[in-house]
Amino acid sequence: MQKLLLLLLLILSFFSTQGIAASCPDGSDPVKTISADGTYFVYKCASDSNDGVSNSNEKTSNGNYIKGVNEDQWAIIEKIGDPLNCKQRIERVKNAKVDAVVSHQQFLEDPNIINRTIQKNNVTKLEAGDYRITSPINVGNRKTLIGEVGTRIISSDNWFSAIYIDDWGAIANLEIYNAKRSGIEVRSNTDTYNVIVRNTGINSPNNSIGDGYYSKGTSSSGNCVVSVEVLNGYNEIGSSEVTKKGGNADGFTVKFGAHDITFIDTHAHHNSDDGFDFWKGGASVDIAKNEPTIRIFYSSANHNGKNPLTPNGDGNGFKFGSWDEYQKHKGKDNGDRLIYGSVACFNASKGFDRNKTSTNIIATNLNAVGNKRGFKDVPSYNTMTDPHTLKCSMFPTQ
Ligand SMILES: [Ca+2]
Ligand SMILES: [Ca+2]
Repeated sequence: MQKLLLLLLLILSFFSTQGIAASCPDGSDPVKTISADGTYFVYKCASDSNDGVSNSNEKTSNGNYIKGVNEDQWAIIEKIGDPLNCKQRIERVKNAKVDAVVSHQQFLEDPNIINRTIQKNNVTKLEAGDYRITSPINVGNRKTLIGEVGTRIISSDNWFSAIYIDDWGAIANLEIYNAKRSGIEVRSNTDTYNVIVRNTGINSPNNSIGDGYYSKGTSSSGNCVVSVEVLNGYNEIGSSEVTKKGGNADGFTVKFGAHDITFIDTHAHHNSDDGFDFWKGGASVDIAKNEPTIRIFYSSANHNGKNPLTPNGDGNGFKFGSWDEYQKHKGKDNGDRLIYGSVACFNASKGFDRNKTSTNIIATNLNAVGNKRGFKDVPSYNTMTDPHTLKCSMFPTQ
């Protein structure tokens, strides 16, 4: 009885906070944003717009994906192999001393202030708010960009990727919406921490990529990706029938020579193609034998090939590479792939897919549920006792 009362009180207090503010047809609060010319407020319901910019009421909300990494997990990661020392690198980003703060108001008056401030300072912080950018944010060589809780980068009328990170650059605590090409494009030795990339490529008719986190080419290496979620990526056009209409947009990519990368607590879901795609990863690069070049820990690839907003490709969870016979002129996949304590759940096609790569796949403590096929030529051994190993039951079933 007491519980019931408490519940009633909670419900009542919820309604009273709604108060005079009008609510949306679905009962959610309208989202307050600034008009394009910055002169008045616009209240928008999530269901009003198909750009997917909303707070927490979206069909595929975040919140149940990024889980954080505790000390036990870091110890296990270190034991298995963290050659980039992502733990230390992420600590450094978390504790970075801020040199300059850009306020939302300053941005409204002068949108170029973000890139100018990054250029002049080592560590730039963005105040909370919606930053509607019309040109990319460039996080230059050795620069760091950090957001306050509630900092959203919303890409509009921008043909490019939302954020480019140059060598030794870092970003943290950002949400990136509606990037037109890819959410984040990285060069080498970059750190990406606590970031959500959402709806890349949606309403972007020229987009042939649509990846959330885009790592491509032999100059992209030495990157740490920790506590990052990418969802709802999509591409409209492609170079072939297979790659257009969503057949290209992956959550995280390590393609065409990109190599030496660590993913920890990373989550790709509801992207129109694959969650993770390592097509020609490590190609044309000299990689030491028995040194895994792509390392994945405590990560998930769920519901890919099931973007709720668009058409979809074939949608695998983790796709480990390509057949040597495909695109011979681009070289062959190279370097071991290591994956540990991770899940692939409810993907349209395969959960863990070798895709004929000739590279070695070292797979431990994996879990696959609800895919068309769980494991395709990926031998997984559940040999480690680790209570932090992910299970599909820890994630939304839709
Ligand atoms: Ca793909
Ligand atoms: Ca595909």
